[in-house]
Amino acid sequence: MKKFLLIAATLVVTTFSAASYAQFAKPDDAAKYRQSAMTVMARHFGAVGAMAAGRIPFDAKAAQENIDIAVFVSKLPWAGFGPSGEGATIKNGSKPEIWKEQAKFKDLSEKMQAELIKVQTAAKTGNLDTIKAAFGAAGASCKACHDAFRNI
Ligand code: ASC
Repeated sequence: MKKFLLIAATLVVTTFSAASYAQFAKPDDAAKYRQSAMTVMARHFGAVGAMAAGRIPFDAKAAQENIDIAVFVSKLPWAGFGPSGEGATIKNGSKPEIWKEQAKFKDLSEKMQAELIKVQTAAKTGNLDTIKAAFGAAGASCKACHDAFRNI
């Protein structure tokens, strides 16, 4: 019996782990989720950008903390773009092409995540010029996907 419970518990944990828990009850729930993740990611990525652009003073530790958060959060929005996220009625900029060109969308989303990891690596050097270069490429990877798949 104990063994059975252990197996059952393992199955539940495996089945409902964060990454596979991708279905939303309503498309609007999925849209809210992905928008929230994008907002948090943009806030922390933007803080690094503000330093790269000289809008706020460079603080190596703050840059690292912000990019660490952005890297982590960059894994999240995609669950909200699954089948249960199509057809949201709240204000959103998602083009229908997201659901017609899933391979291209996935590719661009993965490129962006890889570029953010490069910014994270750059931030570890503490060198602003290194961070600036990586930030520029990462920003371009955000834009590439927005140009193809976002209305606003
Ligand atoms: C950001 C942000 C985006 C991207 C994009 C890059 O900081 O919020 O959406 O970079 O503007 O072109």
